Amino acid sequence: MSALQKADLVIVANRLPVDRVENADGSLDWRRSPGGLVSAIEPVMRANDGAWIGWPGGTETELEPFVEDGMALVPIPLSQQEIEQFYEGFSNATLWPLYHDGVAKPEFHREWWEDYVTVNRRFADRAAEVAADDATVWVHDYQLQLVPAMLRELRPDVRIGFFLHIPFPPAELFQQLPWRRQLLEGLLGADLIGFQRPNNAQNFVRLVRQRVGHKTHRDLVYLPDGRTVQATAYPISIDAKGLEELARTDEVAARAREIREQLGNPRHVLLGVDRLDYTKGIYNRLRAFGELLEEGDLSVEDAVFVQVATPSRERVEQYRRLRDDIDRLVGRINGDLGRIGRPAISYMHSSYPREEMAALFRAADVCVVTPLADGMNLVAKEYVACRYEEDGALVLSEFAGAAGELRQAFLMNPYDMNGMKGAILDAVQARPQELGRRMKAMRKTVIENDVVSWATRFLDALADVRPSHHNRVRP
Ligand code: ADQ
Repeated sequence: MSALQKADLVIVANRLPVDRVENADGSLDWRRSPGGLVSAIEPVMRANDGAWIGWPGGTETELEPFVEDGMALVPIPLSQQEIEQFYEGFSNATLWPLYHDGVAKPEFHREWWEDYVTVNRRFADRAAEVAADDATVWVHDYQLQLVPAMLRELRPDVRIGFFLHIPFPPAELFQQLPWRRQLLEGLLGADLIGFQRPNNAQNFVRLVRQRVGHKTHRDLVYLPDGRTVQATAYPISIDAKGLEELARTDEVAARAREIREQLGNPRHVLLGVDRLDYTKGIYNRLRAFGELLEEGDLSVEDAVFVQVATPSRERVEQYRRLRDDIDRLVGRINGDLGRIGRPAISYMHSSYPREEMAALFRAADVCVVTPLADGMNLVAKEYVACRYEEDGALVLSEFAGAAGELRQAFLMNPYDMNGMKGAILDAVQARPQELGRRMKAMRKTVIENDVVSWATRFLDALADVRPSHHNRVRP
């Protein structure tokens, strides 16, 4: 298959599913980036000769479409200014905090918005070139909310789906945006808009009714030209079977034992795994653990908290500050409460391969997931997938999308310090029988609703939104 051939299925996402890597001899290569979205979409991409449009990272401008690992990839270049204004600025310092309940203060700058429009147009133009007649185009996430309408103008024949990976905010927050109407109209270019949770879809429909004035009924928006747009929740998931298989291997089991030994074989290993982001509630979680130690409910002889926090978006000021704050807090807790060979918190900034992640999940008695706001949170589902012996406890924020499905977790409000401490303690002290009952139910949910079923349900629904359209995507 040539990378330049027109495609019946086009994925449009901010990032390509590959990273640039440098070989020993200095030449450059691509390596497939790990991630659920790629594994979910890859089988449908292959079955449909799909193409994936996205930014490859960096500022290279001369990149031609290419095929990597059997996937046709179409790079979209970004200039240094666009990285700063479209990506770090409007996407990550305006939309990201605003869509996550305003947990950090969003910044509004007109120049950032202008670059957001420019870059969205570049993605839409390329999608219009790459899509075959009557193709299906699936646009992803908050960086590209204008693409659906821009693409529809250029290519009214294509079927357009959009999926938002992060929460969609209530009207009270969204209407702060000076460009609120343009964003809503951008999204309305799609035939189907997928959200993580039903309340996100409801927020959107309500805003469209109030701000744009279109008629709506339940999850449908009726446009004046006779077209309808459907806004529905499709909670994303993980490759649960693949991850469980990995967790079951002897290598991972041995590594999990080794991790526990290296931690000094404590009775309770608690684990947090996050991108270092202020939405993830890492600071409060570690404070809660520190207080449990201080107050004698837990002791460093018995319990250790392993926190893996991969730095991200470090050029954005709020992220740099968060990293410093957490570094200081970990230092203080370990300095005050740790003993020789027994730190209270084992804190790592590294990014790990899947095998090591599976071993960490196997080694942990309690996984602590405490976001202040989160579209879904895949870590919660990954922990459940790895606990095939039906043991282990999940402490989960009510504000993670995953809480909608994982009702048997130890649910808590991450703003309520005492509530969070109580949930952690309940999880640590729960009887094996109770943990088994909870884990069994959560595992059923995660295994039945994996990422392939997510992608299939979305694409099937997209095909049904416009049944007159004759070209169906093969599952
Ligand atoms: P993220 O905010 O990135 O995703 P999350 O859903 O938790 O958050 O996914 C993180 C992924 O990175 C997980 O698969 C996790 O295992 C992996 N990971 C984290 N730290 C790692 C490390 N140190 N080494 C290796 N892997 C690591 C956004 C939204 C979420 C939504 C997803 C998918 O913010 O709410 O669930 O998209 O839609």
